[in-house]
Amino acid sequence: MGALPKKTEGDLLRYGHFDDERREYVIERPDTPLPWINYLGTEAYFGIVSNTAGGYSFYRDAKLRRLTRYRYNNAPFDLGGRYLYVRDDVTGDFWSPSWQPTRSELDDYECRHGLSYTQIASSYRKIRAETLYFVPLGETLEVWRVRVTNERDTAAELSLFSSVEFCLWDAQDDATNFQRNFSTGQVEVADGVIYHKTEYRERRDHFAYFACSEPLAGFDTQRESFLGAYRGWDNPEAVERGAATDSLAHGWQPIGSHHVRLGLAPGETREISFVLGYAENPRDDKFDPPGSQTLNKRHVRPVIERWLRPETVEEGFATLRAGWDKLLGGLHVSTPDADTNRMVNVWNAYQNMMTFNLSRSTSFFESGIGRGMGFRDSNQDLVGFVHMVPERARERILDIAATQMATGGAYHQYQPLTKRGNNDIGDGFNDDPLWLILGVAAYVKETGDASILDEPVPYDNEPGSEAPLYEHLQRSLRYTQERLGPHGLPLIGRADWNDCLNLNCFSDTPGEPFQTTENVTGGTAESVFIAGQFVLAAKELAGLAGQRGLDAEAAECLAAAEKMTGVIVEHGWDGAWFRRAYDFYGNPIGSGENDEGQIFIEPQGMCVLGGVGLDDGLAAQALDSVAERLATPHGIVLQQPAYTSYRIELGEISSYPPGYKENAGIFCHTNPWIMIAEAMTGNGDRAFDYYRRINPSAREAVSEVHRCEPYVYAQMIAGKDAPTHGEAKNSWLTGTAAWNYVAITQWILGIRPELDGLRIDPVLPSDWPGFTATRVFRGATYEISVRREAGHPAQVIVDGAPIDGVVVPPAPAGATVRVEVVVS
Ligand code: BGC
Ligand code: IFM
Repeated sequence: MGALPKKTEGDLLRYGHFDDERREYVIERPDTPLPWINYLGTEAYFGIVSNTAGGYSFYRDAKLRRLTRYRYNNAPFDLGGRYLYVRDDVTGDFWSPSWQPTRSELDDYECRHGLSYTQIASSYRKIRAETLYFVPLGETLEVWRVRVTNERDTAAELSLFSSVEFCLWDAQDDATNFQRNFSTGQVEVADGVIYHKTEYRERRDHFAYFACSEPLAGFDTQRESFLGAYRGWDNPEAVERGAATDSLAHGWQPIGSHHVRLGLAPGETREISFVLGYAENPRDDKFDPPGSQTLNKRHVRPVIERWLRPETVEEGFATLRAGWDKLLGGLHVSTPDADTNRMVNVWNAYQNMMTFNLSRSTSFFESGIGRGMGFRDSNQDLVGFVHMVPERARERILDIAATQMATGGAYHQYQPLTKRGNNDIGDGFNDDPLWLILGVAAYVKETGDASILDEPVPYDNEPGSEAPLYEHLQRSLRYTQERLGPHGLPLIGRADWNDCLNLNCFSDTPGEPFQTTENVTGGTAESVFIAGQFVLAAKELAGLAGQRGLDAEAAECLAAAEKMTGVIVEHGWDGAWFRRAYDFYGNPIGSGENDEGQIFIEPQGMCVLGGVGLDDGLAAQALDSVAERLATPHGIVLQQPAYTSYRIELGEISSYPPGYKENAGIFCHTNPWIMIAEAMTGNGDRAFDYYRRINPSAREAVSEVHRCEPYVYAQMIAGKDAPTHGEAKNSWLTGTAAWNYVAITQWILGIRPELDGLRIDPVLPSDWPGFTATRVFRGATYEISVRREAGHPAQVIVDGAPIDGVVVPPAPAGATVRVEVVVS
């Protein structure tokens, strides 16, 4: 790498490239605009890892069982991680092979983020180090496999130091309660393994271990002994000196660091492994008599020994890769657009699985100590991963539904550990219940498993309150019907999808903190968005009811959808687009009557998704208004004009400066609603154009502007009113992932699961000759080939025989079905 290429103004840099074959993103220089991260772990033990090895690990709960320490919002931004130091014991020169924290001038550098693993390789003065980080399936540990090669013509005498800083488990307490925490840290070192056992005195149930495959020249477990006074991770005294101090931490900051000496002949490579893991003691362990302060490590020794063996590591890595092959094998497409292919086949699907695993818990924008699982978020995430992990999606649905209240309302969030609704936040987000219908419908369409509707599920997790899941869905619909406002539109409650549009907030005294009227008076603000969502959900429920033979109920649902459609057309139409809402005072929001916030994206998407305006031209008109007023080259902004000042009657939305977040940012979650709406109106060109505008891979060329990872969606891209227009934020854990996946795969490519089969109904951009895809659906494999033939009526041919319509009936599990599709 030498000196980093100069960044000059207007000179847009790429920081890496996609290796599609290996399903990796290859970062070619360490100084990315922001840390570009990846996730380790898929089951219980997780970590985040940046391109310079920054990040941390945790077991199940990023707040309560944090293994290693990380300080957010640091300078440099990303500091603290899984660091190694290599020292030339002849010259005393030392460096970090992941660049951070020493930031030495590496001769070359490459970080490969793959599916649940990251490999960072670099060379410095002809010493190459390549470190692979991953969490093996079925284990609660991470492996760092380090290969050091001497590329010199002469022998090399080297030292290798590992380092992690332990977190004292509860990440929030760890970051704040120093009067206690500086005295609680405890470690043990035995047979070369470093054990972190803070909390073991009182809880006696969990600890961490950090082991190395080589005999140790020394170790450190006290941070200051390793770093030296007034020094940082960039310049540890032990590394500089070339000798660890064998320190044992008593309080202060326990760390783990091994020191290994390596004598390498010219051309020689040595493999060294480190294993960092989490252990829980068996409750009835006879080796762990009460009162014993010595850690019981008998049960972890064999695990450690196994994972320090190169064969185990090799095999564990192969198994992990095979696991991902299987997950991603459910849908593979080959289209004329490389950015589409790699997002659909690899990265978008991968991101969907991360939202399944981590919801909104931990990224470089979510601290892991904040919110739990969102009712609304999790139901939406589901549509992105249900085809990959149907059984786990089923379980997730039942967990979510159990946090619904008997009123039909829902806790806005629940804790993944306890699975109970979060009382601090409570309910009152009036869109929440309807998402359950949409999530369940997606599950049944994908799997054909209608038995889930008969599963007994409690309300608010109260034993004895169990009712079939189907009844939960009925209550969801009724929840909206029982809460209509002055115009007959659904009451918005505390907020709908847009958390920051708080229309029941007011203050009698200007300048006073606002009050929420929802709890006081019930709040009369109404949401056109929820109205559109209701129409969609009522139609979905009608489908499920019909399938159960409840024809009268299905008809009622359709009638309710029809009625709400009428209300939307009467009170929710502004002349050229759908209004957004009515505020507490009955004033329209998202209307030409407003001075700012005249048009919002959400109702244009959701009303059309519900089918409103498809027959009478309103949908097309609304979408033209979006194109005219909201679309930018970087994506579609949430509303226009942005609010230029704070307005108490609108709440948090106006607290953001113009162009950011919900105040006219490009809130990427909403863009696919418009793509779908465009596809529904037959406009493949516009749908695909919008898709490409925010496709992270397509934006790789403008990485310098976009700044977040080019391989995953970010929640937001700054809107046109922002000085940083085009800059992304909040990457990884966002509903954007699921919805974009649905927009491209189900609506543009048109491969859409339905109750009675797999619909194949592409709405392609006009310059595509077609595409091919392999889709596993209910256990059968569909080999799909789509071609365009001008003037030819749309036709679907299944195993050589044309069918009526475009819905391919489900084939038996294990079958392979050939589907040819002609579109005009
Ligand atoms: C953020 C929103 C977010 C919400 C989540 C707000 O503070 O600004 O973007 O949707 O919190 O609960
Ligand atoms: O809909 C919400 C979501 O639940 C959390 N993130 C922001 C979105 C829009 O406010």
